[in-house]
Amino acid sequence: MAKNRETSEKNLSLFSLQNHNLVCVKFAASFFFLALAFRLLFWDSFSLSSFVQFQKPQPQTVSPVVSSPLKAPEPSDAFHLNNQNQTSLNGSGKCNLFVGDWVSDLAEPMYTNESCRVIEPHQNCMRNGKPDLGYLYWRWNPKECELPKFNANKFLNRMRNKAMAFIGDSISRNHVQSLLCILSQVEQAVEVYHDKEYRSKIWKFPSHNFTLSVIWTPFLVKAAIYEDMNGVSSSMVQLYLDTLDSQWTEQFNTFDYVVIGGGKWFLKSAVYHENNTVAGCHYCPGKNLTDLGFDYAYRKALRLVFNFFTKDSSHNATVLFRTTTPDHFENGEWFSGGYCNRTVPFKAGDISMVDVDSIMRGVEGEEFEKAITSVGSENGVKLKLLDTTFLSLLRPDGHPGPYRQFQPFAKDKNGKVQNDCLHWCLPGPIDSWNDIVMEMLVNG
Ligand SMILES: *[C@@H]1O[C@H](CO)[C@@H](O)[C@H](O)[C@H]1NC(C)=O
Ligand SMILES: *[C@@H]1O[C@H](CO)[C@@H](O)[C@H](O)[C@H]1NC(C)=O
Ligand SMILES: *[C@@H]1O[C@H](CO)[C@@H](O)[C@H](O)[C@H]1NC(C)=O
Ligand SMILES: *[C@@H]1O[C@H](CO)[C@@H](O)[C@H](O)[C@H]1NC(C)=O
Ligand SMILES: *[C@@H]1O[C@H](CO)[C@@H](O)[C@H](O)[C@H]1NC(C)=O
Ligand SMILES: *[C@@H]1O[C@H](CO)[C@@H](O)[C@H](O)[C@H]1NC(C)=O
Ligand SMILES: *[C@@H]1O[C@H](CO)[C@@H](O)[C@H](O)[C@H]1NC(C)=O
Ligand SMILES: CC(=O)N[C@H]1CO[C@H](CO)[C@@H](O)[C@@H]1O
Repeated sequence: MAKNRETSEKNLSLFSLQNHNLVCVKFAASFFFLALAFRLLFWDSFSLSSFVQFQKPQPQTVSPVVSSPLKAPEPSDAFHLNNQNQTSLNGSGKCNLFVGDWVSDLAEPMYTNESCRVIEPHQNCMRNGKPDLGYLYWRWNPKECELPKFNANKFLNRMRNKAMAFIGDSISRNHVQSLLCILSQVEQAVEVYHDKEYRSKIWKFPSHNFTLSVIWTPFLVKAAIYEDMNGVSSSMVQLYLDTLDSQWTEQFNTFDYVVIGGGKWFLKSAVYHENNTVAGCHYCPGKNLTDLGFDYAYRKALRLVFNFFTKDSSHNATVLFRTTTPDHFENGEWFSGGYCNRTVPFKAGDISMVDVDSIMRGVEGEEFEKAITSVGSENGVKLKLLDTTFLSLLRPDGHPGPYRQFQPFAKDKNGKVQNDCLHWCLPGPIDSWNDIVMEMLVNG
């Protein structure tokens, strides 16, 4: 714990960024991607060590985009198509868990910052002084059915002698922490492993012989990330789009349940490798390489991931693919004063996704469709879509915002404070993701 905190504080100093010029990139909104790339660097860096080469966008380039971040283009068609598809794929007439709205629920959260010991300081919104606790009192209400609250006893009994892993980036970590907190009502987990950077961990629930892991692999594919002692990258990320990250694939056979997801790290500038050659890059000015766009790499990576589940592996596991997570910075980005101080959820239709999320969500939908139709009957894997994008989009109120720090305004009421409008408070809306996981894995 102490070590963790030390690391995070050290990495906050990463904030001194270099200046680079922007050049034209593939998408009109590319500077927005770049902004996201930054942000992700930052968000992963304050709890972990950090990575990535980053470049500071010119302010004049950024401002037109960030002035209306919530006025995004089209509500993603892919989203709707895909939800319908999932229903029809499922065939049993069971309701779609991912279409619905947030309704008021006065029940107390299943855990508190006192009962759960694994809430990291930057997610402990209550302790840090988030003034409006209204975000705790909402329940995800699927349109066509009831979504029961997570039942920790039932879940742990089902998971007896089983192993489950969350595979992905810092959002996956956020998700597993929520699960640990919920389960702590019944049994405290014992941490039995962590890697050097505290990014990948394994916990045991001794009285249920249940093993829970989180594996940090933000690209899911093999990636080389170069950083110097300050966590500042000396070279661009090298992504190997034809090779999965063996960190997770080698362990896959030991898991009964997997929740896998990623995405946002693909927005960073990177060189793409395939077939032992450089195939191109994303945002690599001055490199004389073809900018293939992040969606190219994300598609390749997902295809590889899904092929692994549906063709390469014959291991009998249930895999939930979690879709991309929108953030809620308004009137700016994380580095330009963006904030998220709304106190109630959006209603469906009041908000649409920004470009990057739509593109990413589209790629996810298309590749998932292809994968699901190609699962052979001899294959043991059960692949399901954990489509949290839309329900999360509706929750601008559940992020730490400035309250990722302890009492951020104690010294200076008008002080400039960094906001986190990407990760979720614990307890918070991400707990509902686990209600859905419970429904899909245990009740379903
Ligand atoms: C998913 O939806 C698309 C578009 O409606 C359709 O073409 C495709 O066949 C569907 N896939 C399945 C498996 O139903
Ligand atoms: C939990 O939050 C309350 C404020 O709601 C705070 O007073 C208390 O110190 C916090 N406890 C821990 C262990 O973080
Ligand atoms: C605990 O679970 C593992 C599988 O995750 C199994 O191999 C082992 O035999 C179990 N231990 C006991 C004591 O049941
Ligand atoms: C890599 O090889 C595969 C088949 O061997 C081919 O389909 C693909 O286009 C190649 N990719 C590149 C970037 O050369
Ligand atoms: C860029 O690459 C192409 C082919 O890969 C080469 O013909 C050209 O000379 C390169 N340009 C520079 C400025 O290096
Ligand atoms: C959010 O902050 C902005 C800028 O400080 C302010 O104008 C607005 O009233 C705030 N909204 C809420 C709901 O507090
Ligand atoms: C896969 O495992 C489940 C229990 O985890 C079992 O019910 C099912 O029969 C297994 N399927 C195959 C094909 O082995
Ligand atoms: C036919 C089919 O796959 N039905 C499944 C639909 O989804 C529920 C839970 O999400 C499963 O319990 C069904 O088996």
